[in-house]
Amino acid sequence: MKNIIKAACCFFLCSSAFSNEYLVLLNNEKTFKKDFPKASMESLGLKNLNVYKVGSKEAGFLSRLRKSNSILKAEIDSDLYTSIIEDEKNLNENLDADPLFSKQWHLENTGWNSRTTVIVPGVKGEDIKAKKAWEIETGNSDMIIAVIDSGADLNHPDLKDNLWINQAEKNGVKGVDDDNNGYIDDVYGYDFINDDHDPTDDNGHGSHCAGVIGAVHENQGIKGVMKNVRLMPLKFIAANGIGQMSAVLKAIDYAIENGAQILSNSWGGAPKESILVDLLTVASEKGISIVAAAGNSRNDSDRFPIYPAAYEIPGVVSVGATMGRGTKATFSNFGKVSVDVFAPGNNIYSTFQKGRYKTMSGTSMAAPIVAGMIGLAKSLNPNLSHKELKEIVIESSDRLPILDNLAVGGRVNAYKMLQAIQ
Ligand SMILES: [Ca+2]
Ligand SMILES: [Ca+2]
Ligand SMILES: [Ca+2]
Ligand SMILES: [Ca+2]
Repeated sequence: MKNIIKAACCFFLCSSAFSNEYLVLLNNEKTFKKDFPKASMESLGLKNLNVYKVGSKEAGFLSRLRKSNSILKAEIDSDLYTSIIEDEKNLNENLDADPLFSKQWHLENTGWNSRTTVIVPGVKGEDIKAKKAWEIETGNSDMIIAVIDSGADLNHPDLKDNLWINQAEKNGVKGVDDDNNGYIDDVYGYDFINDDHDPTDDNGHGSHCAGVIGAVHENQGIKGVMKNVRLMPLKFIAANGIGQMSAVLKAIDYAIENGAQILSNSWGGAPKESILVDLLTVASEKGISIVAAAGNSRNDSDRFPIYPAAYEIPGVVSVGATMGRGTKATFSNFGKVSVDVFAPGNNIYSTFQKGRYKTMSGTSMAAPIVAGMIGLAKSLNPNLSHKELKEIVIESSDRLPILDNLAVGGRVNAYKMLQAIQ
């Protein structure tokens, strides 16, 4: 609880923090330069939108920007946050080097592996029915899922073989942008914080989410929701769990341009009116599925929406978190209209940075479960649109009475979902 309050405080402080850097979606570059001759300007280099980072110390600059005809939108370059819960248990890192599938209650809940305390067991079978789902579909290695997060441990034995590889760069020349996508040597994705080709995770959150989607099967450690997938780690969240809007815009633009079919977003804190809406709309129009964490403020998202989860963009799936008994996780947001489904999100065991594994909690963990499920569905039937995929995920979910009125659907069921499209 303490940390939830801390996170909430941070939210408010950061969103009102003084800033002299703004993001501007330009309408007319020439008139903009004429109107704001003193402002510094730096293009974000997006392929899909003409966005600049603009700097000025002038008081009231943002409102002056917003009145200008030379721009379509202007906003503070806001801070965005991962959607995990930092409870005591999480601070006790699990350094177990020989973890087991049996710890992954979200895939197979034995009742024992999902217990919250020794005297409060979970409910056997209260999981996403992964084993039965895998009898139908395990994914394919053309399915690219962008993990828009803190990067990933590129050398993790349980992630390595399922990473996306940019072949042109892998077989190309060092220091040269071989595929001419605007980024040099981006073999496995990109680091949009440090502007380098190595998206190695300094936080652990991105590695955890990546493992939930696609940890390698039949080697060591754990299993991902997908056995076969290409994970594209796009790093915009720093070691402290905070990322910038300008960096996430670059990451999403990269994902769109480089073949991602699904975007997994375990973060929030974006403003309602944002250039992010325009960019995610471009992604949506290109048929990309967008999965987002509903957030951990234990609020009704219909009244207190968290973005990007609550954006009304076609194909955006907002995911809340459940515990091992199938109840809503205490921290999870809910919303009859703005949360689409629930997925397991409490004490989820997955890969962590530096070759490790860790138990983490949050809607951050629930969202990649659904991203992986959509990956399975899309592998089974590539012709399904993001709207159809979203509908199928909702329709095939288990409508547990305890989740009544807390979301559009219930707790996701990968087996029933695949059965529905078989
Ligand atoms: Ca390149
Ligand atoms: Ca190169
Ligand atoms: Ca780096
Ligand atoms: Ca494994």
